[in-house]
Amino acid sequence: SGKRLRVLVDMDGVLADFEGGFLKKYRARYPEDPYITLEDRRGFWVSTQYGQLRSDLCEKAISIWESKDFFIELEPLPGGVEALKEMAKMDNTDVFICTSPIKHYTHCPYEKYAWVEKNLGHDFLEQVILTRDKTVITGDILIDDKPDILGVEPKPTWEHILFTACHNKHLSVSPSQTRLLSWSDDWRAILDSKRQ
Ligand code: BVP
Repeated sequence: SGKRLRVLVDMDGVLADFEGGFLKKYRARYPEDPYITLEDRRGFWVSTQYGQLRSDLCEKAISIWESKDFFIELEPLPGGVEALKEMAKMDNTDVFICTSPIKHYTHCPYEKYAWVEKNLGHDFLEQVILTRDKTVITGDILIDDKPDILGVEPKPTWEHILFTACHNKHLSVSPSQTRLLSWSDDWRAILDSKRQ
């Protein structure tokens, strides 16, 4: 009962397989260079870990997601599209996809919209929020795989639900931090816990 619940859902690493798509295209483009398996990924920034492996690999990593067709060709993560469609149909629930485009804007913003249209349908384009600062967006819940979500607003309205990804699964997070292990995990219970 009461007011509507507003759920913000991140795209890369939550709905779209950024890490898997990156590794596949990196290995195809740079077959002679070392790479980091998904099992060995640590830290949110792929470019940082590749730069630590060998300094020239930072810019090679960046070249992958700056390329045409990188974002549109990302595979949906298991259960994400189905969960979002179900969420959007729930009573008293508003769902938005809240995603940060890269600053190399030639392809990424366009392809993010195209990905939503392709995988969730044209009507879902109404729910897309592109922002580099998620703290200024109001909502009750933000489901996101980035452990630290910072911006100009020191007290965001949303509770951050940490979506488990290869780069954050070994992190010990504070006991108050709620995790969603995958879209097979009980996301409905998390939403219900936020309804007043
Ligand atoms: O558009 C994605 C890819 C990019 O940052 C955005 C993350 O958005 P959210 O998931 O927070 O919405 N990105 C960029 C780099 C390095 C840039 Br230099 C990276 O290592 N990983 C990454 O995801």
